[in-house]
Amino acid sequence: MEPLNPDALPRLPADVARPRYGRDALRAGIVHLGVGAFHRAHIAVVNEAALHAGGDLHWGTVGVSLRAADTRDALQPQGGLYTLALRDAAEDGTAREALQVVGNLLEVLVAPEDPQAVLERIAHADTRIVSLTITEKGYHHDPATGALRLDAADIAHDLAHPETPRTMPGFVVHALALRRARGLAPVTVMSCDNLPANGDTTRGIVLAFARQVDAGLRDWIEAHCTFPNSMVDRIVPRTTDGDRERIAARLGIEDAWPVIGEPFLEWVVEDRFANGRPDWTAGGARFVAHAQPYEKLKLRMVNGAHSALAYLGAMAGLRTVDRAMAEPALRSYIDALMREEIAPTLPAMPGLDLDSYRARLLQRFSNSALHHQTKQIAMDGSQKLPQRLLGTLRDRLAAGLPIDRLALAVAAWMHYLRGTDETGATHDIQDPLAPALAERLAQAGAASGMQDRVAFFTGFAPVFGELGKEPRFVAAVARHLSMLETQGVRAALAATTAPA
Ligand code: CS2
Repeated sequence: MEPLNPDALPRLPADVARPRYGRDALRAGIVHLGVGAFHRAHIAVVNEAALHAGGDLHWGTVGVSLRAADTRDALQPQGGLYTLALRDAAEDGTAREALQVVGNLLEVLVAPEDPQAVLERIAHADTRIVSLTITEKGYHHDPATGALRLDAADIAHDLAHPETPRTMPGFVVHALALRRARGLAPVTVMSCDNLPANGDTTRGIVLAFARQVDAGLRDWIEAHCTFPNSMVDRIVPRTTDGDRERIAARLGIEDAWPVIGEPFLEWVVEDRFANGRPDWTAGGARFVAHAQPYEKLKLRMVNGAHSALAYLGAMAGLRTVDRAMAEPALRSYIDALMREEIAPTLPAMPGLDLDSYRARLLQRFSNSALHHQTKQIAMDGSQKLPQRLLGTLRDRLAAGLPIDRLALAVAAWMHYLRGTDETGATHDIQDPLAPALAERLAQAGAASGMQDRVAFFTGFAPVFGELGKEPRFVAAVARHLSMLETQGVRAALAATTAPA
């Protein structure tokens, strides 16, 4: 079958959307670090809509993979083109799929192969925005405080090797040093990761790194570059070979790496751009003065509920989110978790109806056409729990409010870390702190009772901060964990939802 490539565009079926702007004249105004499926299904698609609407051809993207070459290997022969498939299910359960070939990715650089090329691209006169979806662990920060871990091996490496960095802070700071030395304009560094105050957090990390390099550079970055906060939302499951085959059959053309997403998309971003921006409103983005209320809403409701579903679902042997949602006890737990424990911690926001937000979320999680794996969400728990569940817990503890359902989600994470689900199937613990977590769990296991075990485990400050010293938190997690271990997920859910 013919591979996807620019010459094949006219031969695509009529119902497949495709670039309608002068792709050959597109310049790279954006350098995107972390050009994975999420970026390709979210920011890139909004950017594509802006190109269609406005035709300002300054805003093509050069993507950067910080680790693997696989995205470049798939997309380079395709001239950067790829397909987005938006999937959901009709009333009768049959899957529907809308296809679009996206064209604003001009090139993919693989950082470990040629770090110099990445530095030069960020330091290029055309570059005006450096955007990031590098996942939580790409920030090399302490998840509980948001501070850069100067002791992390890759950060130490990047401080010592300005010409061959490996990490986001290394690339951004050393490239900004080049821009400053060359008298080029500053850039906007735009984090689109699921971190609390993602822009402020990135700014803190970049400035902390820059301070180690050169105080003058640090001050220049602080004075001239901007770091808008943003909230991004779209569920993007990992692409499978089945997706590839199905999409190739529809296109009549083979795409080596299409991406899959739900139809829903939200993007709220602070309008603080140091050197211009596309009009992303054309693709559904909203520009605001302060994004933090939106971030908090999204991290706590969408991601908090998602992680709870993932750990409980995975441990019950439910492989996908929609399968987990089809379990009545799990669905009503998630509904109650959002309604009773998460929503009341959120600030009132004009125009936001939390009940319909929650109802729509239950529907999104139930999308049976996505096949979103619970274990995909379960990975990197140490980096995710703080902003998804622990902040909510802290707020409720401080206000003396019940925390029963939130505590079950934390207990489910601990339960998941043992590496075997209730059907006896094993799973790897994918987490940058996996060795430290395993050691903590092993040491906790030596404690005499469940309370002491949980107190020891939650004493792990990089994740829990001071939370492990809260007796009410420790007691609730201990109660749930003992239920999970002795009677399983379904019994623990029944005990949680039963009236007190
Ligand atoms: C998920 C998110 O993998 C995960 O941890 O919770 O990627 C989630 O699908 C997105 O944030 C939704 O916007």
